[in-house]
Amino acid sequence: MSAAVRTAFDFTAYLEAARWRVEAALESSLGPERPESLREAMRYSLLAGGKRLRPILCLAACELAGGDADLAMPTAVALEMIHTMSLIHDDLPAMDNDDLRRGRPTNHKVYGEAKAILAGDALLTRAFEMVALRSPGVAAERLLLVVGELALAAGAPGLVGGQVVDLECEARQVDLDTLEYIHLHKTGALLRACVISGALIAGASEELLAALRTYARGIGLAFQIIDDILDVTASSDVLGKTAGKDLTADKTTYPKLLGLEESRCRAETLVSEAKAVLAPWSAKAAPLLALADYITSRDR
Ligand code: GRG
Repeated sequence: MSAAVRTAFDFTAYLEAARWRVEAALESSLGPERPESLREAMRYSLLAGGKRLRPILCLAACELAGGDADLAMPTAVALEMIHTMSLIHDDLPAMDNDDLRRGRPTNHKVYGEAKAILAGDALLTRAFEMVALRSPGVAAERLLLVVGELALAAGAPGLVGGQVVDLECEARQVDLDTLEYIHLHKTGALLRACVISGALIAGASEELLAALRTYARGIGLAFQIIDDILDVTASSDVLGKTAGKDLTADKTTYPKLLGLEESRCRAETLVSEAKAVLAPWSAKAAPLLALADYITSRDR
């Protein structure tokens, strides 16, 4: 088929359809959790909107590897549960101490600190239940690999480790290497788990898994650079979280170390490099390529 006849990939329609499917799956993911007050606190944050980038990355990677995205949906939901848990805990007074998230009062502002911690804990453990017990049609050995990926991303080698170094660096001058370490762990590790777990469910080759790891590293760092830029340039209304937080907390950020222009250039370079590694799969990689571009073009 000639390039002129080939249908262009409609990313807007893709994103809307994927978000719709993810929202429906999230809505039905929480069963009759008891007590009811815990279920309410879990639902409050899980169903509060958000871009749903992580589950969509998982579904897109599964399809790129030739799998059926429906089989990856429980894992996609699990990834959004882990992400939501990390936001609830990150907003606590002992951490970032924020009162606005996804355009609403933070979980602890509504339910109190103890309930917010427990809602996060319940979402984290529910995530593993989704993969291990609620993923029909996926071979047990693939699910075991996914459980391992999720554990590495959430624990000390990922989110927790990144958060600890971030807290230890508060109000201190931080160099570029340390900043990169923090973001590769706090933000990048879960994004990597998204694409790798989707691909594992589809039984991806080692070659594709290696390319996806490189892709994820690039988009993970780029995502955080843009997050730092938006903290300076966007409003709380648009972001749905408190803007200007990094400046107030005197945090080291990419714009602080490199300036806004250089930071934006770096994010764009990282995204180009991430896209380049998927060139051998370009025919089926359109969603992941467009998602990489979305990371630098997003406004929230
Ligand atoms: C208890 C296992 C365990 C881990 C928690 C609190 C913590 C450890 C880590 C903090 C991780 C964190 C909040 C990183 C920031 C990542 C980030 C840039 C979040 C914003 O993501 P978006 O923009 O948000 O995708 P939406 O709302 O669109 O989903």
